[in-house]
Amino acid sequence: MIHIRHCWCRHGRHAPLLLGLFAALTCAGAVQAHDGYRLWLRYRPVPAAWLARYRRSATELVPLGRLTPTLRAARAELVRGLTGLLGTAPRSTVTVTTNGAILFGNAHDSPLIRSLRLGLRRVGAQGYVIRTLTLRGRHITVIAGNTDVGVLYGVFRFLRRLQTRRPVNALALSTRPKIRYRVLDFWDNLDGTVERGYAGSSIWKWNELPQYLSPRYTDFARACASIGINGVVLNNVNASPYVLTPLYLTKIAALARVLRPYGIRVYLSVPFSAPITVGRLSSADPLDPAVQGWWRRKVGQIYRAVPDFGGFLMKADSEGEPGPEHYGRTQAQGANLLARALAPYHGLVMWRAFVYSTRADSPDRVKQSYDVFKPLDGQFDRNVILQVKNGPLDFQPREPFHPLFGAMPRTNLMLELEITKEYLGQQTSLVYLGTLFEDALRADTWAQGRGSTVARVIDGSLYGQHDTAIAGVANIGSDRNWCGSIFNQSNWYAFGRLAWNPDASAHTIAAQWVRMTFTNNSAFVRPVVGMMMASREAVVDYTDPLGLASQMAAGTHFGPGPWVAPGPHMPPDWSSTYYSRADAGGIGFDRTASGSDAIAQYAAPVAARFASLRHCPEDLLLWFHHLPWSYRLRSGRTLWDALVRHYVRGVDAVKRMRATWAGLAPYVDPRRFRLTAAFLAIQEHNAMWWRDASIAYFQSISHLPLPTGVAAPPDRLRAYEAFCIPYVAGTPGAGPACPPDDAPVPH
Ligand code: BDP
Repeated sequence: MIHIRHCWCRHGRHAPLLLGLFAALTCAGAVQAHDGYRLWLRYRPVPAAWLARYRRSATELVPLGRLTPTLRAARAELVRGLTGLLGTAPRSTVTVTTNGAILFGNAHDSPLIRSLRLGLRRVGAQGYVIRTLTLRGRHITVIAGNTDVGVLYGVFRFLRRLQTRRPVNALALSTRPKIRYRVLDFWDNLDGTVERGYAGSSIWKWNELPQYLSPRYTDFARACASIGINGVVLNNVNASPYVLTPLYLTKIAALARVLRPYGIRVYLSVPFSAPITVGRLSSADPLDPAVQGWWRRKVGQIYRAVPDFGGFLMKADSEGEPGPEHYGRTQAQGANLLARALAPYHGLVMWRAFVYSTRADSPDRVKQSYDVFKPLDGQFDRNVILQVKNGPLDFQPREPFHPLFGAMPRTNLMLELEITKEYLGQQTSLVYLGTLFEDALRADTWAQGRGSTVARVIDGSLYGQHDTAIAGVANIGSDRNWCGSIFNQSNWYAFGRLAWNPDASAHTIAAQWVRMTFTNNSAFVRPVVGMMMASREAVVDYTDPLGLASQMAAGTHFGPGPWVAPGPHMPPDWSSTYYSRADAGGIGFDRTASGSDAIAQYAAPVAARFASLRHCPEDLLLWFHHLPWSYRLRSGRTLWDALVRHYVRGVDAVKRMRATWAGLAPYVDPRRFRLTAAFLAIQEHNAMWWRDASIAYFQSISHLPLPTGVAAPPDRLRAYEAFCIPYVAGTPGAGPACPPDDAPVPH
């Protein structure tokens, strides 16, 4: 039995709450336990045999100090977690840890915690200590932080240990996040649609706010806090000006109130032209005093509504969004305009480096962001953080790291990852992104010699940056399972865990997610983690092997489109042929000194490695080099043979995933089993479509025979080119123009 006691506190007279009450609540939720709603916070009963290894008696929960909303949330989570985990164990009084209590609280509010000398100074404002110790003769567990949110994070960590069956009887854990701001970027529009969202509509119900606060908001906040996410940008980077109107500010304030106890701050994407569209000024020029005054007043209004408002995210001068260049100003002048309005409130500007619109004549799109920002190093205000995508192009299945990492020692730099799988099969494909995120973080920029990884740039250890941050474009929507599929949840999870600790292992994170989401049975965990770890390479193989990129259909970005060529409505650097550069002689984009020389944007040792055909990683070969079809790879195969075999290998990997999953039915509830099995079948179909269409297209250019044993695509190239999907989730507005009559459908 779990008792909650409130003692050693200044204000406390809280009656004990009994387990029964919470058990009833848990049972009510149980009917929906297998629909994915509970994510990794399922708190399934721990087997009695496992518990038997620990000492037994009733568990008391003892909050120390003032019971703030955050500590209340921590207590509620402990009750919920322990109730579920102890659940229907035959001996209901068997407990997890001790013959005593779980004490939790914030050192500032609790003399008792301070007296325990837990070494809290080392864990900073967001970390925690979990320690098993003996106090007044009682064996207890203490979960402590320097702030309430630190305690909340500690509570989730403690519960995770139980969920993953890690010992909890002799704990001495102490940790702090390596990155200060760990943010989810929602690309949600105010009309409820989600740009590149594949999990239903927006979870923010603007028409219901501020009067009705869906309980989903709280469950969302719990999930975020459980992995340490502490910021949410509520709206799309292609921002609507309405978000800055008083009507929406009251709604935003209501959401902020729900998220606040979980340590989550809200941020807004704003359009650069807001002074004109919202403020009715004639200009948005950053050097115009009227514009500066307008932003100052607007920011003041926001902070009156949301006192802990986080700041702005800005997409400027990109894909048609307005920006400072229109006024002949630099990106730094634009960013500082907002930064100065926010500075009195300690607000941040996350200014995106995804800028390329104004240089449409550039010989290489991937060079533009570096060319624009590198000369501005040192010109940004302290509270500006430059938000840089992991690669220099645009969230492709594989890209080299962005050359701005390491190249701007006097500028705060943050990493932007895409959790939603826009370019990796979208809703239905099983692609675990932990490995992609890990690659991005571990990439070595060599900016200060070996070991100058992207992780060290963004965690501040390379250049002493104070405001450190990371963002992930969210994959969360109104679907009951939040992310459109069960396995997509693992990408939200992995993002949060790597944001907390960019040195963590994608493999370990996958294993913990599987254990919490499904079961601890190793007969299930091992093969499923194996599938997840191989899944990203599979999608690279069947879509963009050997360093190809951006070969997808236009607009929807769903399905193959290697034939997409520049045209009246297709700028060259949005087309596929611009990137593949495939011709009768060969394939690949020459980015060496003889080509666009994008390689020169990297530090010398990296540039030398990429430039050398001997040393360039094979999985980035065609990103950096244009090579003849007959070029021999290290395996001895020709480039043509190898390319074709990658497409085939990708499909084979998906077939293997399907077969693996098919054998796992005994370990999963039927509902989640069937959903995943059906989605894997869809993925196999899509992988074959990619393989066949890509082979058909590139063969029409190379005019070479297929390698032995590879079957010819079942359709002619024309059929693949004509196949058209008019609507795809996540592409609000029109998809490609499809003739609705009898366009041929490939097998
Ligand atoms: C691209 C997406 C587009 C986004 C853009 C961005 O296709 O919808 O608006 O990124 O990051 O990849 O701004």
